[in-house]
Amino acid sequence: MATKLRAIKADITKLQVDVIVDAANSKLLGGGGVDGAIHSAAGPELLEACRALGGCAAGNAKLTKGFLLPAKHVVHAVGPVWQGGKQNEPELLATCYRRALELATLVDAKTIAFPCISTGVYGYPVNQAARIAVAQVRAYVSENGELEEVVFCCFSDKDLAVYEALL
Ligand code: AR6
Repeated sequence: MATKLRAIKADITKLQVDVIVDAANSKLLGGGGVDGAIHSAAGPELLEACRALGGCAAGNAKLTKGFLLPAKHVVHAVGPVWQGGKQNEPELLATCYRRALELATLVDAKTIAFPCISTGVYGYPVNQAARIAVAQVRAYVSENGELEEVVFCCFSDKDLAVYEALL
């Protein structure tokens, strides 16, 4: 069965999916934005689990349970900080999506939701980031049939319109 890709506007912490992805920083000890929202909703056990992970490099991701979240697991993905686009940002963003999808497959996820990684505090232009996100997901699901649905969870109408145009 082909994997369904869709974009919605929602608070990712409310989604009933197998895996939600966090746009984390390399310390993995919480922060603002979607990271802060995920840690508040998941409860203090998430922070404890993150402490044991020993951080994560940009372009990579690590997995924990979802604790009090409706999602079973959280993939903590560390996107690149936008520095103008010539510091390997596209590659790092791409591997971040790829790694998140691989980790989701590892826990037999059927459904996964991504926020717009790196496009908040980290300043990555949404148009460019969304193109990478959609391309990576399409490439992954064309080779790996396990996922039933991939959700791009936007937090603004503007971001949603960008994704809808691509999908
Ligand atoms: N649900 C879905 N999307 C959200 C939510 C939510 N509840 N809250 C915010 N967003 P950002 P980054 C959107 O800044 O750019 C943190 O402090 C937001 O509107 O959260 O990767 C980390 O600890 C934007 O579209 O992540 C890092 O230090 C998107 O999520 C740093 O920020 C990503 O914005 C990571 O920066």
